[in-house]
Amino acid sequence: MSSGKMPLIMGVLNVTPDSFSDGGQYVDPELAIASAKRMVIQGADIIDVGGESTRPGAKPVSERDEINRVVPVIKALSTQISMPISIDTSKPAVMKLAVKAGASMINDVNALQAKGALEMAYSLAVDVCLMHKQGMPETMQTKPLYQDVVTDIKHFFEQRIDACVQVGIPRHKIILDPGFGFGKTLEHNLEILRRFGEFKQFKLRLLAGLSRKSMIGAILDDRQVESRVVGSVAGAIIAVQRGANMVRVHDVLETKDALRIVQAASGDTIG
Ligand code: 8Y4
Repeated sequence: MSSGKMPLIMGVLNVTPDSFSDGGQYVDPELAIASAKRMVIQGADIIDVGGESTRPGAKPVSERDEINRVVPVIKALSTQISMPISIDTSKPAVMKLAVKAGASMINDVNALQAKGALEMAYSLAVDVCLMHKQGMPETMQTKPLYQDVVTDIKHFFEQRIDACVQVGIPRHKIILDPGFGFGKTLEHNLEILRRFGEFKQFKLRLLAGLSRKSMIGAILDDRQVESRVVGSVAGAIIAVQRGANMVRVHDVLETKDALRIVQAASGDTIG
């Protein structure tokens, strides 16, 4: 009679030359596909395919380059795995071709604020994750300021939910994400994590992405990215305990193990 619903694991698939290079400046789709299949075997419930590096300071990618990277991978994956695929993009044209290729969710770090994005998400009729960020990726970490970080993010969510509903997107298709690391200091990120439960007031699904981020590195005395796995798993667990329904992670196996222990201890059936 336990009913804590298992949170979903979203595995990160960065389809960029710095992740899956063919040896030069291009992406090898076969390498990306193999990595996605591995994440599925490890327990990923959804694969988040992104062709534009969203890291602070990364250079923008042209629409055509982004499409050429993600569409072949999504096409192949949608016939080879049964898990849903999300498209990490802010560009309406990429959303359209990605969904046509088999994606069933839009993960937009720009929360559908680009011209035509709201209308595109409506016409595609897929789930959409609205992420909060402050500023532009190039400069967002310069001097993030908030009156009250959680209250400010909640106001942003209210406005973006309203904008979605205005164009006809049903509320139940919306997922909210406070955007750890996107225009936030370490103190802001920790306050968001501590008060994550407040976002449940919208009665929508919540997503949390802390995996390997600089907040984890900073807490662990500037730990390098590849040694942030344990810290990231701890962060994912805390987010889930505070109400996250989905966690976006690089380390699927490790996160899945930890979530299974939490689930077992909560009294749910093992399996
Ligand atoms: C090392 C590895 C250091 C990765 C930093 C990073 C989110 C997201 C990103 C998120 C949602 C990232 C696309 C940033 N973060 N989408 N995307 N939520 N919904 N940085 O938190 O992974 S990219």
